[in-house]
Amino acid sequence: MKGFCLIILGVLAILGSVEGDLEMGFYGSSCPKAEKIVQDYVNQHVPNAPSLAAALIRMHFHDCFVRGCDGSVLLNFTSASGNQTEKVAVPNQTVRGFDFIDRLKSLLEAECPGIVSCADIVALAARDSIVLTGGPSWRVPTGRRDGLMSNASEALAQIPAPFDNITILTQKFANKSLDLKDLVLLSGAHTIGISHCPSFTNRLYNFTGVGDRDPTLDSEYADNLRSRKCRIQNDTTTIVEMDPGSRKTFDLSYYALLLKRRGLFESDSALTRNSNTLTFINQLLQGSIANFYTEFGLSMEKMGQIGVKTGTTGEIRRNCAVVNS
Ligand code: HEM
Ligand SMILES: *[C@@H]1O[C@H](CO)[C@@H](O)[C@H](O)[C@H]1NC(C)=O
Ligand SMILES: *[C@@H]1O[C@H](CO)[C@@H](O)[C@H](O)[C@H]1NC(C)=O
Ligand SMILES: *[C@@H]1O[C@H](CO)[C@@H](O)[C@H](O)[C@H]1NC(C)=O
Ligand SMILES: *[C@@H]1O[C@H](CO)[C@@H](O)[C@H](O)[C@H]1NC(C)=O
Ligand SMILES: *[C@@H]1O[C@H](CO)[C@@H](O)[C@H](O)[C@H]1NC(C)=O
Ligand SMILES: *[C@@H]1O[C@H](CO)[C@@H](O)[C@H](O)[C@H]1NC(C)=O
Ligand SMILES: *[C@@H]1O[C@H](CO)[C@@H](O)[C@H](O)[C@H]1NC(C)=O
Ligand SMILES: CC(=O)N[C@H]1CO[C@H](CO)[C@@H](O)[C@@H]1O
Repeated sequence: MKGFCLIILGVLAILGSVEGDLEMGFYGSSCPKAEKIVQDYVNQHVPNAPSLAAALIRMHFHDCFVRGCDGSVLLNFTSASGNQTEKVAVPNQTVRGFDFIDRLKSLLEAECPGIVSCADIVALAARDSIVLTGGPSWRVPTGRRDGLMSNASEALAQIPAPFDNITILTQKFANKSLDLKDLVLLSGAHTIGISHCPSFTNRLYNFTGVGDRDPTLDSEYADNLRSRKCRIQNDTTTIVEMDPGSRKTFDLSYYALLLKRRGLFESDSALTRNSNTLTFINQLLQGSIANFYTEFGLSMEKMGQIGVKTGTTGEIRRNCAVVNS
């Protein structure tokens, strides 16, 4: 009986977190132009710097995976953690676009001071910029409030690493109430954007400590990466696209590359060696791009609700990089 009640409570908790406490058009009366201001600014600037779209969706992902989607990824400093905030953690060292969010925040503070959260700005800007690249759209209910804390070691522990295997990826996603399908769909964001050598050169040089390569990586591709991109293993400046030739297009080619053993990270490649994820990849490839967009959007909506703070928890930060004093 006790076990049964726990299961019911668990199910309710999951339903609650998936439904969330957010609402569409939360700022409709408190700041009616808020969503339009974000969209206009994105429309004005992202076409000149399309790689920002990748940066912003990744920022939203990293925000949501640590302490929920609460803008904690934006903090430079908190009194409890000093400057050891999420930004300092290795996965965040390559997150870009903070200044873009700061500029958007200034516009929104000018329009309606203290109303629109940094967490919502990130969620809206991520969606609007992907739409602008010709990618999918999705619903972004709003009303997220900003967190008061940001902790580098939590980011390191909870954000999936490119070296993670399917077991660890499954755990890290399940911990955020995301399933294997969400894992496959959201990894599909790697159809756009860039990476750096340290995220994958272990696969090219000394995979198991005997001077070998990762046998699951296509050998021709591995040769190319070694000779043309990452001649130095820890090269942190060379840019390597995850979906070569199509890194600005939000399409299915990421999944096609996975099946050709050309997924760049071990975490990408791992999706092809689990029968459930492999089946789903094949379904996506056999379906239409419209189907992928719809499914991707649903997973983004789910991701955008992770651990959100609403009501009176947290605050509406005035400056996205620091908690209000
Ligand atoms: C499944 C677990 C995931 C892992 C292990 C992972 C890992 C990574 C790594 C290592 C990079 C490159 C960092 C660098 O070397 O510069 C990257 C880039 C990127 N990731 Fe992921 N990622 C994952 C899931 C996601 C999700 C869920 C999204 C968004 C929905 C996402 C969107 C992106 C984008 C757009 C980029 C390119 C960023 C840019 O161009 O600046 N990733 N990811
Ligand atoms: C926060 O840090 C970023 C660099 O990551 C810097 O550009 C920005 O000016 C800082 N903001 C504040 C308020 O300290
Ligand atoms: C940050 O998180 C780690 C790991 O959960 C914890 O041990 C540490 O106490 C936290 N730091 C602060 C300042 O809360
Ligand atoms: C972080 O804080 C320490 C001590 O509080 C300081 O010495 C260091 O310069 C700071 N680092 C950055 C990047 O602000
Ligand atoms: C996955 O990685 C973890 C941590 O590195 C390791 O303990 C585990 O054995 C790995 N699982 C598989 C199936 O390789
Ligand atoms: C996620 O992990 C945290 C810390 O390890 C734990 O407290 C929490 O219950 C987990 N949540 C889920 C949904 O597994
Ligand atoms: C590969 O790694 C092993 C074990 O860490 C090390 O002993 C060896 O020197 C490395 N080989 C190369 C070529 O870096
Ligand atoms: C890269 O690795 C080499 C050899 O391991 C080392 O000498 C060099 O300092 C490293 N460079 C950076 C930027 O970490
Ligand atoms: C964007 C950002 O804050 N990046 C930081 C990530 O961490 C490194 C190392 O601590 C900093 O040098 C970067 O400024």
